[in-house]
Amino acid sequence: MFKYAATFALGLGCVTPVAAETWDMPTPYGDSTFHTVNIRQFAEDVAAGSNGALDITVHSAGSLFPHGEIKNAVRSRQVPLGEFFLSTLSNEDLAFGIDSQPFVATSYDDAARLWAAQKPVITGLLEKQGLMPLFAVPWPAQGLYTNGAVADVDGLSGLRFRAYNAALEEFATLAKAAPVQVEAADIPQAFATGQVQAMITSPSTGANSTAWDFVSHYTAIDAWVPKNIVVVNKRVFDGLAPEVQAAVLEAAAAAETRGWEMSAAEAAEKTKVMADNGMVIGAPSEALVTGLKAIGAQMLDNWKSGASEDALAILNAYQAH
Ligand code: PCA
Repeated sequence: MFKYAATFALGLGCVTPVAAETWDMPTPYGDSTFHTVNIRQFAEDVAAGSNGALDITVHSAGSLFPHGEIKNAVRSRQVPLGEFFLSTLSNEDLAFGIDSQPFVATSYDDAARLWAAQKPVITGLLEKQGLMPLFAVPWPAQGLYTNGAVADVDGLSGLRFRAYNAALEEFATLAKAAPVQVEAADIPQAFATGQVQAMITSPSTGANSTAWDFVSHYTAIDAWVPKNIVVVNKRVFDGLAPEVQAAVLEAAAAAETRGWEMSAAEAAEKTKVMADNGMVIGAPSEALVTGLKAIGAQMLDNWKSGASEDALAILNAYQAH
């Protein structure tokens, strides 16, 4: 009798778990996207670093919230954290969109310097909404996908052009193309149905959406290096035990470092995948570069005239180096 009671009590002691907190984490991007691979590793690191106290479940490809709703879902605490394309917030403040301006930062080194200048400003803007950035990771430089070679900007005229943010919409309009907003996960469908005929995106998204099924040419214009960001609701974060907060921050720092490395590796790897699948990979002609730079200059003028002082300070700090 005693023996059983003791065993029972011991058993209870063993199985009574410290209730793990579970967090849902939406992202617009699919499972094969390196960003998604990276945030799943982040989730694993948080679980390990917090000794199982915090369990994060990643919901990919917009399955939990559509892209455009993720930021507000975190803000309103429908989810504690989420990932989205940073420059989609440029309608709130142009500071969020500087990484999507053509030819401002086109290499990883430039992108890192731009992020260093941008981070304090957008951290302040997000803080006013009760949000805190955890980490940001760039996509590989953005290139041009077309059917047939494009000799100059006139070659884009009249094309239905896939866009993913306001800057790309402006770009398409200035190139006399017709912008159509399409989420990354919907690219194959949009081309298959003729909704769009050309796009600008990274080799990652090009290869993941099997671009060779609908376009013949990839031109490495390497025009900008835009970022994804992962943000957490500050109140929810503040409610975690200090050691769990530390685990989250440590995993976030590791995810940022790893993500930048993954991105750099992807650029070459995924360009090769496109070549292996028969796409013609090329550098832009001088005429195309000249035309694209003229569009970029016009866009940056527009950006400057609409930018807040804080947003302008990012550009000044970045260009001062
Ligand atoms: N892929 C995402 C954003 C930038 C990129 O390279 C997309 O095309 O939507």
